[in-house]
Amino acid sequence: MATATLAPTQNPHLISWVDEMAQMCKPDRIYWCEGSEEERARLTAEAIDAGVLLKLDGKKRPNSYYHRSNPNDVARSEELTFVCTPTEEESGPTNNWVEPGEMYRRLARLYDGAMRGRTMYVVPYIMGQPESPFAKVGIELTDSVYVVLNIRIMARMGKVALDRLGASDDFNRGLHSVADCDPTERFIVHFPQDNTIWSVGSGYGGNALLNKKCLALRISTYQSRQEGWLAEHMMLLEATSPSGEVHYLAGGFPSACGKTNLAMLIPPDVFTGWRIRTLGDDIVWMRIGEDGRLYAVNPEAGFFGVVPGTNSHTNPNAMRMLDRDTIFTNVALTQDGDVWWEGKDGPVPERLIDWKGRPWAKGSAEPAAHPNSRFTVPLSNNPALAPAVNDPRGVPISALIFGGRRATTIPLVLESFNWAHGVYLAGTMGSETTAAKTGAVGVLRRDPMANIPFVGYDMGTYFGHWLEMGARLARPPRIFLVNWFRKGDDGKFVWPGYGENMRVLKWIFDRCDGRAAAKETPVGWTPRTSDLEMRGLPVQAGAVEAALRVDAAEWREELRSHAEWLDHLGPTVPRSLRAQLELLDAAVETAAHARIDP
Ligand code: GTP
Ligand code: SPV
Ligand code: MN
Repeated sequence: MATATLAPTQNPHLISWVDEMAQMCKPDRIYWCEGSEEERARLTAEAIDAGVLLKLDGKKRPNSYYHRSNPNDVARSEELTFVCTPTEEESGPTNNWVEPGEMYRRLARLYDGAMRGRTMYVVPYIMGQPESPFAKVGIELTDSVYVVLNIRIMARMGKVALDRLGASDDFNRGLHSVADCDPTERFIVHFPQDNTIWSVGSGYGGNALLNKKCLALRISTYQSRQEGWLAEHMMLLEATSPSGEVHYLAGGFPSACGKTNLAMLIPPDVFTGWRIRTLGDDIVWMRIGEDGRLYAVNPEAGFFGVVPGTNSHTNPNAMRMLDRDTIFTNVALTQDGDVWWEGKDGPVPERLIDWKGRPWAKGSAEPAAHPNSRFTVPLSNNPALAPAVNDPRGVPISALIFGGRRATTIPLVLESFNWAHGVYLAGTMGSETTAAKTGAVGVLRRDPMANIPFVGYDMGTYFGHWLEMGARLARPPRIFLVNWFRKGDDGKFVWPGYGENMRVLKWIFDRCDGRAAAKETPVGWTPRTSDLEMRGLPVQAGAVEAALRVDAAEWREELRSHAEWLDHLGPTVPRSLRAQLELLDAAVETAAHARIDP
């Protein structure tokens, strides 16, 4: 029998479930986390002793730690991720599925004795404001102290969650074991009808922090459809004009495609008096308010962000936030106890220890930091955090922005004609894959609403839910598609991105107020260059036109690919989205035949 700290709860559902899981996993010890600072320091010291964490230089980076993962375990494993609804149709063509009973049996064999010699940490947490009626309680059982310390940053963890739960049975049951960290015995499995997640064989963020992608997106998308709200893979920001007008914007970008950077944007000098503040960088939950507007909250308490490419030009706020209190995973170590990554400020060091723990020398062909190396840091470290982040009611959304990595076709910004057209543009969005998931990088795939890895039910039904949400909104947000990643003939990005994206945000902001002009194209509204603030923009003549261009030949190809995508999703795709395709196809054909530049 395992030794256990006294359970700080009398909740019979919780106690009996922990007991049952412990009998299967057979840990030596059970430890109930309470969430205090004293506990954090103690578990951190234990993690250092066990070689799981390394303390970074306390002067250069106070209260910051370094973790190196197993090299076979550095990104989300979508091919090993399952949504086990009672029927396969409910899970749909974009999720892996196995009959739930069969999957529980398969996994039970992997969990049997997996925690022998280890501690099972009981990690109670809340996603959302503790006072919010919409917050969700989850309990994660894990044998990874790294996971515990990360959840403590990413969610409200410990006693606060048990207090909120009380004697209720309404909590997410998450079971996680790194087991042997064997990719052939790795599974991330969701049982939405049981509000249960079983993950085994990985210690990586999105596979192992079950509060994040597993609960706050996959399980929450499933519940939100039944309950009439939205759970989305989005950043959330507050934009303030010089005259003090405020708009809140939410934006869906696929993994490693710019959410964190956009949410922390610092406007260029010409935007005197404008201010962007952050509410979230990865997940939003949105509900319809009494005034018929869409209200959003960030259910997280921290940032789990991409490190490479972060520097004082691309993201100065992130640089300041990472000065302290940060867990770095899979970056490189300097000889003086600090961290380094590709794209950091300053000269490249002569010598480093790379993310695999090997000596690394300047000029090496391999990167020193893994391309998906990550930081974990509390929201409160962000020097430009929006005060409304703590408002349990959330913030009213004026515009939804979607954008992937597209070398061609998609203009810098495109405003939809209406909600259904916006849902179509988001639902057919494509993006070139990144290092945030295992598998090939740079391959174009459709990623509806940037949420394809995270929608825990049938995709066509999800589109229908989006359309119904629009129909229920008295004042729906406007919907925009953006593309920071279009390339020129020289293979370089035509748009400078980062802070300069403020030029696009300002146009969006002004469109929300009915102020900015636009040009109608066959596929949506775009700005003319004269509709954008161009002063001080560091690009060559013609670059902005190239970024904004809507090309009929490219769109013909694009729409052909959309048709295949909708066919792949099958009969649940709403009729009105198929009608959108028909309309766009006809409009693009007319433009092509007219031989005018659309
Ligand atoms: P997840 O945390 O994986 O969901 O990703 P994210 O959407 O928050 O991505 P993030 O903002 O961390 O950006 C990922 C990569 O895109 C980094 O390497 C950035 O430097 C790069 N990036 C972000 N914004 C821009 C941009 O405007 N232009 C260009 N060219 N690159 C960008
Ligand atoms: C993503 O892959 O979209 C992330 C990182 O935000 S993870 O939490 O690992 O999913
Ligand atoms: Mn993400």
